[in-house]
Amino acid sequence: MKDIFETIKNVAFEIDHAIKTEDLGYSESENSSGEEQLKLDVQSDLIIEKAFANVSSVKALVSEEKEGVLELSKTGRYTVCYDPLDGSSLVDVNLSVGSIFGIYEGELEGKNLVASAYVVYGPRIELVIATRESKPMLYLAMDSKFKQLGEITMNEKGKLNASGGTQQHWAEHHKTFIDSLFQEGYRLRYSGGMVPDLHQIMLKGGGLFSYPSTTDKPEGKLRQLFEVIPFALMYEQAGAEAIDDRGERLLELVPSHPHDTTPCFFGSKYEIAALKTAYGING
Ligand code: AFP
Repeated sequence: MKDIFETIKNVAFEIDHAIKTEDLGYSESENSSGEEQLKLDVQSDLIIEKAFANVSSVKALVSEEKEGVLELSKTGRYTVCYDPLDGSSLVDVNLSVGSIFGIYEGELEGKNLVASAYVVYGPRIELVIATRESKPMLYLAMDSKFKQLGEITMNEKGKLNASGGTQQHWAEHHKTFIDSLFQEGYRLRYSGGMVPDLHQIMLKGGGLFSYPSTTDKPEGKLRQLFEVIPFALMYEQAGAEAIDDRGERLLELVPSHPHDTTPCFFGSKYEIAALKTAYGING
């Protein structure tokens, strides 16, 4: 998988350059979830597609920005599922955004995710890579190269609380639970970009990120293959947990369509245990 990680490092610099220099307007197309695409979404997608075209270990690509699977090589071993520019609607207000990559071997389901990576484009460019065998490793871009900074381990209990979705549409038990964390002293940290929000909780030791089922989005908003499953591996390998609203591990999800979404919760052990109690989940 070294060739895949090297390719991700290269595209990180290219996408960062595009963010800093390109037009922030809308393209004329929509993505497969019916959302308007920014020109930057389309461009970031093309950068990734072009970069992986000649990586022989990659069998196929699945992009959050496109319908269907792009077959690359019959002899390749891995399928890379990616969200080229998550949180792109935050670029015009100059907040951090990210790219997310899930590397799957075999059918596209949680148990076949072998590694994941994400890039944060903020004041600095950071990259995190995790595999089934290793803790998330943090890299910082310096002088056009990525310098390894060290492994990420989360604490049993954190201090940050980030819950997405429109609050008006939250279920009563979710609202009560989120309020109870604030009563306990948790601090709100939510930018609206999944990558920087989950990254902050990982690097600051712990806490909880939730994107619940809401009355307007019963299946949540975040996509299983490109967003949820890759971050579930990150959290579990960092010593934390990642579950859905029935208490199932997100790493065991079996999407029936590449663009399926799910309610999801990523957090330290303490917060996930509290969530299970609040949601009436046994075990
Ligand atoms: P955009 O790509 O449309 O900016 O959406 C970002 C995102 O998919 C994810 O990064 C955030 O965690 C989530 O949406 C925020 O959604 P809410 O605004 O509904 O909380």
